[in-house]
Amino acid sequence: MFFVIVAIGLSGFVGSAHVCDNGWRAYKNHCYWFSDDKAVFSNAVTNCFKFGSTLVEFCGKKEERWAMLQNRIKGYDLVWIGYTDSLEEGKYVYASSGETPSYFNWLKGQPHKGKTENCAAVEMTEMKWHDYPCSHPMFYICKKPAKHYA
Ligand SMILES: [Ca+2]
Repeated sequence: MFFVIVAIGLSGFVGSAHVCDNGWRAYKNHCYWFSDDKAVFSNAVTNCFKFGSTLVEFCGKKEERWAMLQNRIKGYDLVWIGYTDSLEEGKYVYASSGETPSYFNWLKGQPHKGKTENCAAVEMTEMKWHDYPCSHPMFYICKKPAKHYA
């Protein structure tokens, strides 16, 4: 297991040198930034926007698993991802565009807190999504297209 983690970590690092800015990691045709500090949801969205990126939106399970592996290495417990139902209770959309995602990974029974919890986070112990109060500070991931795809 350790070897696999190192191998994946290295491949991400080597790729990053060519297609991603310093401090960003490459996976397929995108670059990812893993925050060093915790932020409330709206600040996470704003910070990613400042980098020309969005709070991470996943295409599917493989990509999410890769991202969560990086988080495990960093020791994160909770991670903001770019989904919210702030606009319409119970309808989770991309925070960047308001569009409806095709992929979700909620823990069974989630989201469940109605209007008190309107933002989505990955809980690392389960690798599944929970709804959380958007005012909760946590780590986050930004995502943008790799340079030669931008
Ligand atoms: Ca809600």
